[in-house]
This record gives sequence, structure tokens and C-alpha cells, in this order.
Amino acid sequence: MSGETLPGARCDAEERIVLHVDMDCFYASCERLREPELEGKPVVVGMGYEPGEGHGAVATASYEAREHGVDSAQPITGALNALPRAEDTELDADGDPIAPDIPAVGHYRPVDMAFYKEVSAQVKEILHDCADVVREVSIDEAYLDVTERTAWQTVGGGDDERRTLAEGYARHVKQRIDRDVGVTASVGVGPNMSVAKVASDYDKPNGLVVVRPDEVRSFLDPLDIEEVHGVGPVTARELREMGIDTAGDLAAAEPRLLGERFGERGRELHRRARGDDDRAVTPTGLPKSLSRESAFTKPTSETEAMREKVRALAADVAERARSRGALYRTIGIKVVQPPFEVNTRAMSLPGPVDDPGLVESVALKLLTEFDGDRVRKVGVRVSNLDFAESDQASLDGWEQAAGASTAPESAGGGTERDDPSGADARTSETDWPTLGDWANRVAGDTDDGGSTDSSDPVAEATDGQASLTEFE
Ligand code: TTP
Ligand code: MG
Repeated sequence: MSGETLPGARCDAEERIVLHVDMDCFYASCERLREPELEGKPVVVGMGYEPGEGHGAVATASYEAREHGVDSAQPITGALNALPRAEDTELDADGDPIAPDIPAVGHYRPVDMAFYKEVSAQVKEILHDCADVVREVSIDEAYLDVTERTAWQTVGGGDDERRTLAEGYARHVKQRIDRDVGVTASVGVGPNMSVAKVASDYDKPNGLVVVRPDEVRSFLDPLDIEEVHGVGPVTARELREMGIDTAGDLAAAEPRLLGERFGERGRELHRRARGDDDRAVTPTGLPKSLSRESAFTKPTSETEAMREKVRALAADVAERARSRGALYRTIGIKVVQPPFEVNTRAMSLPGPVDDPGLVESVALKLLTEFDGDRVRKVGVRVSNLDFAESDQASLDGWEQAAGASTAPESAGGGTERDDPSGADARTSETDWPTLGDWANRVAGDTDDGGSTDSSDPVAEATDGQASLTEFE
């Protein structure tokens, strides 16, 4: 942190300088742009919410609304209990509730993605102007490599002794966003992506936290294990069972033990807890679809066996979409009939959803067309993705698999030849690109997250890191 550097400590001039920019209560901030009177008031933006109604879920809440217990993913009904709607409450001339038992009222607005995307585009334009390399993670989040634009060098004397040029640069980025677009961002600065990410979360909203290379360990050590980028609730529980409660505990743990318990992922988390992260900030888009497929040991025409597999695949795909904050508008299946005939069917929905039950029911419905047919492989896919939220616990930088193509495909269906090499019983996780690409895919655990074409340098740069895709 900028305020906690040991006096006289020097930074390595060769270290990279990475910024992580995460907009504060982004959708609510956007709403305030067009309704400035909402400034300073509790604002709740609801997904699937309609004015006057009680359905939907909270997409985000302003920090004032969070103080009353409203938070992302909460049902609107729950939010309304905690924070009654302004329109439903008797207010005095200052807009405060008259009833003494109602501490505050909320201003509820439906999600307006088109508008938020416009605001996001303005922010991203500034980010691209401020850095040579920008890795966009979601609508409101990005990493910037600004090594060429500033330095870790300290400036000033006295109390300012510990300020770095990098801090001034990050402040400049923040101010530009605020001045030119009118929304606030929290910015974390560090020598790598994972430290910058933790730093931006550390002091929200409107935060600016600088972690110099020489203070990485002292910054990370006291943090709760869940603050380590990539540790979700499930891993945190397991780590706590091992007596590992803080990032410092994790950093001090025996990498071999972590490896035994969590595989390569455990060793990676250990590196993160130590602040080691040598990923380059690589520019990237977002995945266009998420899918999973699985082959039968031998072809079957048993309807129930097919349905069972499709159910499991649907749950898996829906879970992955949720963990990445992806909403989907198209749900599809793939059915491979012997010898190599690939059929795809898809159904588009009126709007983007996050609904595992719907993935299952649509996939099963599409499957009925193949009742009684001999089938050797099935797959489930969601596409037309909409990234409403941040990368949360997902390790976006590790999530790219080499060679995944994401050419758009319209809903409907098709028939193709399948790759015989994929005819084993393993489940592979691949993109559902143009139909022809199926033929070249190698079975095995890969991830279709993020790359936009098979020659994408991002995919190449992150090759070999796909094994880390299943962080919760
Ligand atoms: P976040 O950056 O996670 O949240 P935020 O910007 O609202 O708040 P914070 O200050 O903590 O960063 O997500 C960005 C936007 O994504 C958010 O404004 C609304 C949307 N979103 C959802 O629609 N559903 C969700 O569950 C979450 C977490 C976010
Ligand atoms: Mg945000």
C-alpha cells in the first residue's frame, strides 16, 4: 500500500507496472449519470426488474444501498424488505421517509445494458489511451500494463517520500475517467495482475491502492484467504480445514501439500499468495460461448442414458457460465451419431439469462428429436453471451485455451462430420465454433474462454495454462 512502504525501501526499476481498474457499483453509477439527483442516494439496479414490480434480482446496488444490506444477486423482494422503494413510501420535503422506523428508501431501476455498454465504451477508450496493453475482463473491469508509461521511482521528499510516479499515473487515469465520463473507478497498482486485482478491491469505492514490488508480501500476508485472487468459497473452506486462514499462511504452506490436495491449481494459488504472477497482460476479448461434450463408451440408443448425460453437461455448463458472470441467450446441443455425423440444434431466448434449469430443459427438449437414434457423443452449449459482471473468482488470465475458435453461429442446427480422435469417453470442454471446427478438435479438457480466433496471440500466450480453468 502506498502508505505503508518501509522508509528507504527501493523498488526494482525493472518491475512491471500493472493497473487493475474496476468501476464502482457500475450499473448504479451509470444510472446516476442520467439522473444526477440520485447522487448520494441508495440506488438498486435490478435484473429482470420492472418499475413497481417485485420480481428480478439485484444486479448491483450503490454503496449507500449496500449499507442497508442490499447486495448483488439478492432477490428484489429481499432488497425491498431491507430498503423500501421510494415510490411506495411517504416522504417529507427532503425526500426522507416520514415513518421513523424506515431509515431510508431505495431508488430502483431496471437494467439497461445498451446504456451501460455505451458508458463502458467511453471508459475503455480512456483506458486504451492510457496504456499500450489493455486486457478487458468485463463491462466494468480491465488490466492495463503501463510499464512503458510510468515508473516505480519515488518522488518528493518528507511525507511524500513514498509516493511513486506510478501512483501519480494511476491517479491520472482515475481522474480522467471521473472527469470525462462521470463515473468513479477503484484502481489497484502492482507489479503483476493478481496483486493489482487484490489492490483494486482493497479500498472500494473510489480507491487507489498502490502495492510496490517491495511491499507485496507485507500487503498480502494479513489478507483473508478469500481475498487471494482465485480462491472462492469452496477452496477457502478446504484451506481453512488445513489451518490456512490468511494469504500469509498460504504463502508459508508447503507447496507439495497444496499440490497433493489441489493439483497444479494449489501450487498456483501458493504462488499468488506470495504475489508471484508472471502472466503478461495480454489484450483479449471475452468468450463467445461455453460448452461441454461427452462421449459414450460405445454408441447407445438408450434415451435415458442420453438424457442423463445431457443433464450433467447442462448443469456443468450453466455452472461455468455463472461462475464467470456470463448470461446466455442461446442454448444448444450437439449430438454425434456414428460414425461421425455431428448434429447441432439450438434455441434462442428473448433475452439473456442465467438459469441452469432452463439450460437443462431446453437441452432435453432439443434432444427429443434424436429419440431412438444411435448416438455416440452429446454436448451442451450456451452462447450469445453477455458479461454483466466482473471476472470474480475466475482466473481470467489462465482461462484461455489455445486454438479455441469462436466464430459466431446462429441458432438453429446443422450436420457435420466428427473427429474420430474424439471418440473416447472423456469429457472435453471446448468451444462450439463453426461446425467445421469440430472436426479438428482434440478431446480433452480445454476451455473455450476468451480467445477470439485460433490464431489469436492471446491464446498462444496463455497456452499451457488451461489446466487452471476450474478455479471456482
Ligand atoms: P462488479 O464490478 O462485480 O460490481 P459493481 O461494479 O456493481 O460494484 P463494485 O464497486 O463492487 O465493483 O460488477 C459490475 C457490474 O456487473 C455491476 O454493476 C452489475 C453487474 N453484475 C450483475 O449483473 N450481477 C452480479 O451478480 C454482479 C456481481 C454484477
Ligand atoms: Mg465494479
